[in-house]
Amino acid sequence: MTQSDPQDLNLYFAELEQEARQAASALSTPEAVEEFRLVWLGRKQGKLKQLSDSLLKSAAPEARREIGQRFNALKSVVESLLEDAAGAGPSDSALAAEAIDITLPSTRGLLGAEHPITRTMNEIVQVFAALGYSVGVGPEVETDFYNFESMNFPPGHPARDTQDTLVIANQERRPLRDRLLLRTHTSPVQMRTMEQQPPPLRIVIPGKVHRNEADDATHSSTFHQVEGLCVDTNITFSDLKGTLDHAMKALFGSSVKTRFFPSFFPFTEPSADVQISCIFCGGKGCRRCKQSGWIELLGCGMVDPAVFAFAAEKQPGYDPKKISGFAFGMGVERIAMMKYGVSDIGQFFSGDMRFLEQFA
Ligand code: FA5
Repeated sequence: MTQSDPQDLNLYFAELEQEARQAASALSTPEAVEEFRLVWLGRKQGKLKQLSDSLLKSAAPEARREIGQRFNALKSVVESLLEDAAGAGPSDSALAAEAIDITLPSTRGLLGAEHPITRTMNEIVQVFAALGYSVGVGPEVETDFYNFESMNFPPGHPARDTQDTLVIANQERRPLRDRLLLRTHTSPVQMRTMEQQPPPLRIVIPGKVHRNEADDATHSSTFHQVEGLCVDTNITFSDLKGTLDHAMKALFGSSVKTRFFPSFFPFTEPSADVQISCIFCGGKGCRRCKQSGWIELLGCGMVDPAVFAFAAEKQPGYDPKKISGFAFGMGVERIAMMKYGVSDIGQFFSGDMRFLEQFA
């Protein structure tokens, strides 16, 4: 070929173009397309690079324009062949080889299961639902008013220290009653419910609570409670005792005994801690019940008239002279630990599948 003869040049470039088209028509896999790109457009060894080095750069100045035009035309043909081949995807035969048989049975994914705390919480709620209680919920981020003040913990009252509180930062400018905190118990939902519904009322409230406490085998800074509230005319302490005795028997078996110990909560008067006979030793005394035969499980009491007075501001039906009621609050983790013989509360929150799978 003479570089100056246009006919020679035409023939030479036409042959190259033909070669490229043939090669491109046979491309059927992404690997082959990539190979084609390297052979033709590879920056170091590609045919067009070699052509540019051997023909274009060494061409006489007067021939360079002619050669350059043909070179560019060939290059855009190769580029569009490559684009078509890449866009076209795998050939029909390649697709057929990879086809999925949708009639084959699928591989089974792992099935989730209820967390033991959720399960225990649902069981507790079921026991009370069967007694005609409805179920309520309330916010986890609560105001000082609902968590403390309306539950008869006045500002500065030492009883607040019994529930070391995690507060939301930067609220100093708000009045104390509006400041936000992580609720330390589910009791504030008692007030929220009474503000919404006139008596009579029977409700259980499951939920998560938080306290600024060091974690140990029986304490966690995040845990769950189920709150209960019953208000009507002539509700007495015997109703409270009968209800909780029935609930403990439903949860732990009919041979379990209960006893009520005097206690103090600002929102109940009188108040009591409920103990059940140790389910591990049947009340004889063992390591789990510290040889006492009894295990403490929850707090309860008759609703304090001061709490009804707060509720009566929005619902006059809660007149403490006309109605009475009881309330209780139980720790779900403690009950789950008893039911399932778990000795460390932290295991519920560890995310360890070996532990959790035992409840699936
Ligand atoms: C209360 O929180 C009261 N609101 C309960 C109540 C409601 C009394 C209605 C009267 C009427 P207390 O702080 O004792 O009370 O907590 C109740 C239960 O939560 C305890 O019996 C215990 O089972 C559980 N609990 C308390 N602190 C922790 C903790 N750090 N980790 C796990 N469980 C806890």
